[in-house]
Amino acid sequence: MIWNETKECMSRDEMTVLQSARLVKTVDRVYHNVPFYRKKMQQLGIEPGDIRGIEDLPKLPFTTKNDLRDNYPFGLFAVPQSEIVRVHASSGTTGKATVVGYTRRDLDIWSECVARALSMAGITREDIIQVAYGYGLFTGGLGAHGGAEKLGAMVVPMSTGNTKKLTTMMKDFGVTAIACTPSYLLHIAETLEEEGDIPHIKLKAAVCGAEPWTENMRKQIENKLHINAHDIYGLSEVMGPGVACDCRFHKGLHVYEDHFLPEIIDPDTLKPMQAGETGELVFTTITKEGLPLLRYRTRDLTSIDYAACECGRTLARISRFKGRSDDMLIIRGVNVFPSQIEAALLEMGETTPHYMMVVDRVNNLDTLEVQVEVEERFFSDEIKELEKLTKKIATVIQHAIGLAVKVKLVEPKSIERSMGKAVHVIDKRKLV
Ligand code: DLL
Repeated sequence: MIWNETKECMSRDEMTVLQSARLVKTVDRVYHNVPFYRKKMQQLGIEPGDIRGIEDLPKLPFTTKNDLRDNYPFGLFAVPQSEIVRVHASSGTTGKATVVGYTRRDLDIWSECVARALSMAGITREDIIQVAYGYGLFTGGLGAHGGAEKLGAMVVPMSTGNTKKLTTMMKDFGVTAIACTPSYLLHIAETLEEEGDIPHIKLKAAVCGAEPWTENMRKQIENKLHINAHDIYGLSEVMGPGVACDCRFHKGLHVYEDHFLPEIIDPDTLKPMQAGETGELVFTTITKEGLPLLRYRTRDLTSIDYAACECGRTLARISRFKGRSDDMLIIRGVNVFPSQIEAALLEMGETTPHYMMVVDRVNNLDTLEVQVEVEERFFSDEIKELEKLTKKIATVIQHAIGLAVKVKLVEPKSIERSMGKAVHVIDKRKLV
């Protein structure tokens, strides 16, 4: 049942000892190897010797996505560049991506965490698994791939984008497991249903994540496909997929605490919160070499439970996510900040900065329409000119966020003005 029993079932005291030893080493390493952290710790008047165990965690400085952006691309790496064997990247709040780097050992530990997560979902070396997260700079594809190979399963590296080929191979190869976003799996399920193919597949398990979903959606997927669907969580800054995953009891996601030290803080006061209280999830990586992070603010809202689980694991569990404490949207698995669109429009100069993002879900696939106000004069122009401008804006936005968008030009003052905080997003997706 359990892939790595010694690590997943240790007592709280044993875990605290292990985490404390790893934290002390991490703090020492970042203090000496990363000028950003040395400066931050000096500003707070602390030295590595002041951190003796996890009880000292609140003394340490926080790290944010902006800190990664400000140190773009490699400024927070804690090893010489020659030790880095892979980079991934995800969206930053404005133009610049956040870049993450891995040493060979980091990749091994990442694969081990994902393998443990797949094993939690009942997947073994006997399985044939389709990895249908995007391959490339996004951590989903290559992250899930590494874990599935480590487990010894037969991996079919599908990536995203060709559902017909995916369903054909699923049938022909006798695929038994799949890793993809939950919305994509629902889309796959509907495609199989339409083609009358559900009785012809051998699928038994799915490991879905990278975007928010509900318990209802999980059950819907399970019922449609007659499988067990598991929730896998992660973020590129901390590693990628495989930071936490839920077991067959589905009562929260077990965090791989032997590598990632979780905390819950109040996002306004930044004070630590008690177990059971909902707040922002913060991680300190305690084994990473390439990009170790102290108290990284994930912006994901959840609560934590330290009670042992019915499955026998003692790893702390985080509850299904309750949203984010910033305005980041996840559209087709891509992280998008409204500010990226604003920055792109302002740079173009031909539009006003008034825009509205309309996010919807059609056939279980996310769509994004951006309504942009343009000056009156454009509407008196020839239709060809309008079309040209629409295309140009779509290209500029696509370039900025890495997602194809539909652009609709609207007349001046037609986007509702807000009296308070501007509203830039209408999210019509109903998470069933
Ligand atoms: O989405 C890593 C990943 C890939 C996780 C494949 C799981 C599966 P990022 O692109 O950096 O990394 O986005 C991280 O996605 O902070 C959450 O807001 C959201 N997220 C990831 N997994 C889940 C989940 C990957 N299971 C951001 N439930 C995170 C809800 C999730 N939100």
